[in-house]
Order: sequence, then C-alpha cells, then structure tokens
Amino acid sequence: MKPDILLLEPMMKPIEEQLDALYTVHRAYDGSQKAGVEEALPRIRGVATGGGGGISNEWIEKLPSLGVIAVNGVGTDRIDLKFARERNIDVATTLGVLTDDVADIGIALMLAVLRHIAYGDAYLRNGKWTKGEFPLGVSPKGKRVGILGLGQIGKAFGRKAEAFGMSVRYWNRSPVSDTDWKACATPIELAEDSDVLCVVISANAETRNIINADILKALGPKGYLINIARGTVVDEDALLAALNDGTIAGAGLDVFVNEPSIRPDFFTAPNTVLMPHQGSATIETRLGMGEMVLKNLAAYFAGEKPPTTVN
Ligand code: 8YV
Repeated sequence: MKPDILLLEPMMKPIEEQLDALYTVHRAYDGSQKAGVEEALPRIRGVATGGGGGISNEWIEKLPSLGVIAVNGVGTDRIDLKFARERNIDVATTLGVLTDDVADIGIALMLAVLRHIAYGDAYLRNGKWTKGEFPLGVSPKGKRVGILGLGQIGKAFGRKAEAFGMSVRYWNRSPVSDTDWKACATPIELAEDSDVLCVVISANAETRNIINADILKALGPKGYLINIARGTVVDEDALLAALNDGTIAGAGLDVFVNEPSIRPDFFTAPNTVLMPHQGSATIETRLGMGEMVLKNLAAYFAGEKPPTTVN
C-alpha cells in the first residue's frame, strides 16, 4: 500500500511523476478531486506545500495521521511550527537550494528599477522612442547597498552586489561572524547608510512591518527599496505613500501582502518594478527543491528524521 499524501500546490511534472510513483497523491488545488480528498483525510500522512502558501492549522486539524509537512520553499511564515510540533509533525524545507536564484531576482529588480528596464520595454512597445526623451538611470557602481537580514540569501545578494561595484552593510538580529561587511546597529541606521535597501529577512511576528514609514524616511528621496523576503515585512500603506510622495526614489518588489491579488495601487506607483513572487522560480531550482521535498518525504516514510526539519 502506498502512503497517502496531500499536495497543496502543483510541483514540476517530473517531481509529481515521482510523487505519484511512490505515494497516493491527493491534489487539494484540483477542484475535481474534492470528494476524493475529503474521503482520504484520515489516511493522509504527508503534505507537500509551497513556502508562500504554507498550510493552515485548520487543514492540519483535519489530518489526524499527518506526520510530515514537506515545504517546497524556505519560508515557514504560513505554518504554525509550534502547533505542528505539538502534534509530532515534522516540518522540513528546501534550505540552501534556492539561495542564488532568489538573490538573483533581487539583483535583477535592483538593476531594473535603477536602469528603467520595465519602463523602457513599455516605452518602445508603445511607440514612444521616436517621440520623446528617456530618463537617465542611476549607476549601482559606488553605491551603498544595505541588507536587512543576513542569512544565506542576504549574503549571496551582497556578494553579487559587490560585483556591480557596490559596498555592502547589513543589519541582522543576531551577530554574524563570518563577514567583513559593516554591521549596522539598527534597521534605521542601516536605511540611513544605504542607497539601496534590500529586504531578505524571515517573516514572523517580530519582523511584521519592519519596513515602516520611519525606515523609508531614513532611506530617503535617493534611496531604493528591494523586497525579496515576504510582503508582510513591509507596511504597504507606508511604502505606497513613500513612492507616491517621493520619500523614496523607487522600489523593486517580488513579494506582496495579499498574493496574488495585490493592491492595485502598486500598478501606478512611480519607479516601481513588480514581479509575481518568482525568486525561486527557475527550472533548475524548482527541480532541486522538488528533489528535496522527495528526500524529506522519503526519510519520514523510512522512519527517519527528514534532513532539513526546522521545528
Ligand atoms: C516559492 C518561497 O515561491 O521559498 C519560499 O519560501 O516563497 C518560494 O521559494 C514557494 O515556496 C513556492 O510556493
């Protein structure tokens, strides 16, 4: 008998094929499987889900046999880790695999906003090249980049930013010993000392709205905000106000509070480049993440601790 697992969001085809070979997979996102999913709830022992979606406590309560949640991502902000542990459920992530691709999206957003890439593309398509002047961009070379949250992705972003001639400083909640970059004492101090502020911090109750009106004011009218963490770490009211009134110069955003139905105000915010949460979304990385989901599930069903358990 193959164990029953629940898939909360689709994964890449070769990964789903392997899941199907090893498990009886119930797809909660597929409306046509609703009755089958309901019937299987008591037997489901494993869940695979995304970092952005996670799994609610209501879902967990409906799954009395659940022992493992394999997250196809690194974010666990949408999972109550303590609640899961109290029920003896291991939560495992894809730590390490997506580091470079997420950092790359940060770099891409930064260059896109500094050099008006998205604006330029629309400018040509709308036939404006023959009619008007295009605004000058801002060079990253010689600029100060501040990293809020110096974990694996933050460090990768910093190394890549250095290749563009930028100098790096950071703020991290706990001291970081393996870096020579300048540590700032507070997020405000970091924002004051940055031309580009890149947010890479984990989302949790303490970091909710850590980017607020004061931080944006400290970043200033020549400063740019890049967010590759989670929407919830930014006060979106404050950010939209800061973009519209020139408190900051621009923003590059991969993540939002209410994905995928983000606030329409972002569509008209000046000097803002938007992406639909694509940090880890490359073929290579999504395959690597899928392999880790498979490994974590396999370990659990072999009676072992999933290798990247986080709770
Ligand atoms: C993915 C993410 O987009 O790692 C995370 O936490 O948010 C992203 O890598 C997501 O996990 C896929 O749903």
